[in-house]
Order: sequence, then C-alpha cells, then structure tokens
Amino acid sequence: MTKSALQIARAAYQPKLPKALKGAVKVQEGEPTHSVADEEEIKKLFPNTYGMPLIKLVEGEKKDYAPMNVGVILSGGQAPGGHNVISGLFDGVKRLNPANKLYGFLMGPGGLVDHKYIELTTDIIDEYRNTGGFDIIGSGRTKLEKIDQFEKGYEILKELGIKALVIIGGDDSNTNACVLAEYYAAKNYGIQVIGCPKTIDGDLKNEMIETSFGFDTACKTYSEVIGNIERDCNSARKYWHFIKLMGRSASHIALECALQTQPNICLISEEIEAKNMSLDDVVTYIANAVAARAAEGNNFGTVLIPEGLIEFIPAMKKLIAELNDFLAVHADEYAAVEANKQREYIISHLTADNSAVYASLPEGVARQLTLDRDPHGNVQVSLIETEKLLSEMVGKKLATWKAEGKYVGKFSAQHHFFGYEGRCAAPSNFDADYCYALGYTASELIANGKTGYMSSVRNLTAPAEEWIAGGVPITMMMNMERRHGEMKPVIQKALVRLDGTPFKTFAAVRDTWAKDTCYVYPGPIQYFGPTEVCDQTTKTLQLEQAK
Ligand code: FBP
Repeated sequence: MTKSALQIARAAYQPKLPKALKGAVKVQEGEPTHSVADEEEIKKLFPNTYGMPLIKLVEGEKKDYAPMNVGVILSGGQAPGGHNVISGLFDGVKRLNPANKLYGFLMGPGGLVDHKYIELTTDIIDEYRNTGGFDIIGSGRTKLEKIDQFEKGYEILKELGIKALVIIGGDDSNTNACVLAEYYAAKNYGIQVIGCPKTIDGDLKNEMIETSFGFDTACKTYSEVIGNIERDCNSARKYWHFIKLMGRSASHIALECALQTQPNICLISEEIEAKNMSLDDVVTYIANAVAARAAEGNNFGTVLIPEGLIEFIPAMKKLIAELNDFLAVHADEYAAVEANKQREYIISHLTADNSAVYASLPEGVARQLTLDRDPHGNVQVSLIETEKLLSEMVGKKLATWKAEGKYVGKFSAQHHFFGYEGRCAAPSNFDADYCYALGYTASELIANGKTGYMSSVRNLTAPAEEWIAGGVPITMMMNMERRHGEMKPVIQKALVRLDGTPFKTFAAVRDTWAKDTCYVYPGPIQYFGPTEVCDQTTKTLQLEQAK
C-alpha cells in the first residue's frame, strides 16, 4: 500500500500516557455513585451494575495476570482516534500478558451478532497506529438491545474465550453497552463490558467524562477550512458563505469552530430553542447582520450553522415529529404518490399548523424532510440543506427590504457542509494521546474485573503526564427518557449549556464579530513542532476548565 510521507512519519509517533499508566497499576475505589436522575427506576433496571464506585488507576505493584482474550467493537459514526483506542487496548492487553489475544468484531455491533471477527495481531495494529478512520475493523449502527442479540453475542464470546468486550461508541452505544453488561452479569456469564466515549459531536460528556474523542480533531479540521474560507471571503469581498457543520443535535462543533475562527454569525440551536425563535426570527437575525455590514460597504461574511438546527426551531420540531409519525405509518402510500403531487399530499394530510409551516418551506427542503428515516426513525439531519434554506430565505427578505428602501447592498451566497471531511482526519496529538490512554485504561479495568464502566481519562487541559485515568459506572450517567413512546434508561446527552463559559464567552463578543471583520485563521493541524501549536486542546475544554 502506498503511504504518504506524513503517514510514514506519523506511524512512529508514540502517544503520551498519564504517569500512572506507565508502570504497574492498581485500582483505587471512590465513593458509591448514583444516577444523574431517576435513581429508583435505574437502580431497579440495573441491579448488578448500579451504584458501583468511581475508579482511579494509580501506580501499583507488578502482578501476574492469567491469560485472557478481549473483544472490541467500533460503533456509530467515525471519529478521529478510534484506531488509537484499539492500539492502546492492544498494547495494554499484551502488557498484562503477552499470550492475551484481541479480537475485533467487524462492521460494528452487527459483527458480534453475526459472528464476523478477526484477530488483531501486531502486524495489523502497527498499520493503523495514529491514523484516522475506523477501517481497521469497520463500524456500523446496528443497535445491540435485544436478548437474542445478547445471546448470539455470548455464543461467539464463549467460543473465542473472550473475557471482556470493549464497545467504542456514543451515548446510545454506551447505553447499550451498559444494558449488555447488566445482562451478562445477571446471567453470570463471566463476560465484562467496558465502554469508551466516542463522537465528534462532543455531546457525550459530563462531570467525569470531560470530552468524547474525535471532537478535538474534527473541530480543528473544520476550523482550518472555515479560516481558509474567511480569508477568501475577506479577499474577494463578494460572498456570504453559509457553512453547515456536523453535529446531529448539539451545537458543540459549531460553537467550538466559532471560538476558533470568529465568524460573523454562528447560530446555536440550544439558544434558538430556549428563546422560542421561529424560522423567520432566525432569518431576520441573519438578514439584519447582512444589512448592517452592507451599510458599511461590506457585502461579505461567514455564517456557521449547526447541523441539528432545524429540529431545535420549535415550530419545525413539531412539524418533524408529526412527519415522523405520519411517515412511519404511510411511507408506502407516500412513495406511491407521483413526485409532483407529493408536496400537496403531505400538506393535505398534516394538522393545520404543521401544514402551514410545511407549505412555507422552499421545495427542496420540504422534500428533504420526507426522505428516509435513520434506523432510529429520526430525520437524517445531515441530508437537510439548512445552509441553502437559510440563504434563500435571507435573500428573499433582503429583496423585500431593498424594495422598501431599507437595505442597500448586494447579497450573493456560497454554501458548504463540513462533516464527513473531519470524521476520519488523522488524529491530532491530543486525540492520538487521549484515545491511546482510553484504550490502555480499558485494559486495566478489564484486568481488574470491572464491568459496566466507561473508560475515563480526566484533567485533560494539563500535560498528558498529569492526566487521571480510571473508570466511571455507566449507570451514573443515566436518566429515564421517552424513546419510541416508551420510557427507557439512557445516558443523558450533553447539549450546549447556555450558562456555560464557552457559550457565554461567545455571546459576549458575537455582536462585534457580526459587525466587524475579526476572522482568525487557525491553519492546519500540526503534528510536529512546538507544544503550544501541536498539543492545544479545544477552546471549549479550556474554557470549561478555566479556574
Ligand atoms: P455518532 O453519534 O455515531 O458519533 O455520529 C455522529 C455523526 O457524525 C453526526 O454528526 C451526523 O449527524 C451523523 O453521524 C451522520 O451519520 P451517517 O454516518 O450515518 O451519515
């Protein structure tokens, strides 16, 4: 396989480990834990894995460990650093006992159920160290939630002599990891399950999990390109760039990229929902900024739009909820309607309010809202071209204002969507180190008999040497939420907090950014060079941890 010069140099990078993981390790148990909410229900559903203590890994005496085999699964969307979680796990497992084996289940949780796997050997692992992507074993979105799946999984785990399974995933996959841990514990199958916090979206975080891996690299990759666009925009001075950024629900990515690049406008879905803004309010907000800049002769700018925005505008949320229910029952009937009559069909079948909102949408977006749902029955927000919807509506509003003499200027828009470009980027030093430490930590949790824990590495704004490795009971992060009409135990999703320092820092300066041109150009991720250039964490993490 041909490799780039950077790939070759990067393969030799040795990720930094927290001090406690460098030699023999012992477990220090903290206080028993309780769930973030709904304690009684969660306790009842997880009798074997509820209330376990927090765990810290500290330096200990060298011990002999009996040989053991371990399995690993990558679940959900790709995030930079996944390969390093696996290489950290591999090195950790081999350090415990060189006879230990690591098996990777192929193409996500489905590989466990369908018994598709490979043994991960030194040769394979060495090919993937410090690389982006999940291609070492592939990923998938199969939900592990049914007893027959757990039992099928048990068959192959037993056959391969696997003592523990590591599931690398987001909030839903880790919720399912915990359900599986509980099931195997209740059945006395002797199989442990450990989770690892993955998602570029940055919405799997809490007091004990400071950030999910991949968020750092993805945001730096998008910020590099946003900075390039800003410079182009400031050079040509003739376009407004509407940039949609991935992040299914939460606006962490948009906010982080805004903090790194200082665009003219960044929409934050959580704020729009809290202020009960309508689509027209959002459009007016952008149009006002465009008009104010035009008044100073600046007919250019950049707007960052979080991918999940549409579902946070209360009227759109109601419309989408009705469309989800309606299409769940009438999908076939809808598909049979002639393409040019589908819009009318939807309009005539929705309740009055939702029908009016639907009718007000431009043709393209209206159609996108009726496209196939994901396996969880959700609209695939990454397919909705919010950036075009907004620029089209802003353009119309400005045309009206122009006719009324309220606006003089030119408005010409360019559109971008950054998502997949960042998910498989070569991990930044931060993600390479963090992920390796998460994998290594998982091996120690397994060796010490733990199950139902998420691997945790904290104190992340300090040098890697001072990071604190340990485990957090997954039940500690749970609450009860309604899913598909039923109350279910799930890990609480972390949305952008409007009372948090990252948002407040942004809100304090955004009016200046809107009016003036304050762009910052972060440039590409650097892997070699001074630590202040190569090892910086995200602004979000820095602001959240600022004392
Ligand atoms: P995870 O939650 O699985 O980490 O995936 C997040 C994400 O990258 C979102 O930002 C995006 O909406 C979605 O995946 C896209 O999914 P797909 O890869 O199936 O197109």
